[in-house]
Amino acid sequence: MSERLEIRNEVRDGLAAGRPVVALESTVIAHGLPHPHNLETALGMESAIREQGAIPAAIGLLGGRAIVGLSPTEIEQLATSSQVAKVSIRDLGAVLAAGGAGATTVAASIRLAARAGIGVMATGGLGGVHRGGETSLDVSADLYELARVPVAVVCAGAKAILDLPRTLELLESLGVPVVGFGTSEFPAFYSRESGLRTSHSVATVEEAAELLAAQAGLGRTGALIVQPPPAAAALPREQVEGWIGRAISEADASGVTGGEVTPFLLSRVSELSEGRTLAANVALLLENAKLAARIAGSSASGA
Ligand code: PSU
Ligand code: MN
Repeated sequence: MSERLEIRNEVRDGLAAGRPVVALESTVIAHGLPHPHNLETALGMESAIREQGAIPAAIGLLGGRAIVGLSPTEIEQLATSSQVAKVSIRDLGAVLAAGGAGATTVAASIRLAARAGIGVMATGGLGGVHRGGETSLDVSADLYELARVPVAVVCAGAKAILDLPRTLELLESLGVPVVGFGTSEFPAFYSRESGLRTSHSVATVEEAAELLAAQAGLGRTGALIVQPPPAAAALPREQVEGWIGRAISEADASGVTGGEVTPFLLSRVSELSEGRTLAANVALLLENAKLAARIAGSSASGA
């Protein structure tokens, strides 16, 4: 295994003992949520995972090493420093070689999780096909990496700022199942409804674990396990669409491109909604961490 990959003791020992482990990405900490909500949420997700009897394994780059199982102090460093690179798959080698701090996206995190032997990750919303992506080709590497590594990502669908129908089409083409947990409607991140169907659905964590185990026996592809945001924090879709429309026009007008698009849109939507999308984002992240830990627990006991 690469000397650049550092799996911390608690994670390594837990995996060796067959205990459930849940990976966490760090872009959402460094670039997805504002301080201090980012730090509180990251630590809250770790607690939610531990409460279910699982081990959290936050992933990020520090000092030329890819760390699986960041300490609370290291999470704080990623949450507070302004010098943290957003690291997707293509950036892994460059940021490791330069030795700086890097927050890993879903794509980069699941690659590292798979190398460490972790099969479940929790996040808020997956990256996907951006609106207008059919001409700009702005499609998150998250989708392609999910087709390559056997990690189940628990999330509230893909981020609402995206083109959700095209995101689902591409996931289908890439062979990634989209499994609704207790629903057969694909959630729209801040909203419970999208009008789109998942490819499959399960009613319990045991069924989710069984589906993942069956798939794992036949190849090395990931999966999406989606659950809607908690009802108390969810927002009506029409309202969210208004804020997103404005944020996208502003991004176009100010020439924001590439990896900056997602953080820009998320923060503008949060401002326009007077923090309501932020509250929904935090609530769904905590809920997804909990569900991921329960699925990892069921997978571990069935192994
Ligand atoms: N989910 C959130 N907030 C985020 C992200 C996901 O609730 O900030 C991050 C994830 O790390 C995801 C990334 O992989 O945004 C996608 O960025 P891009 O569209 O540039 O691939
Ligand atoms: Mn992009």
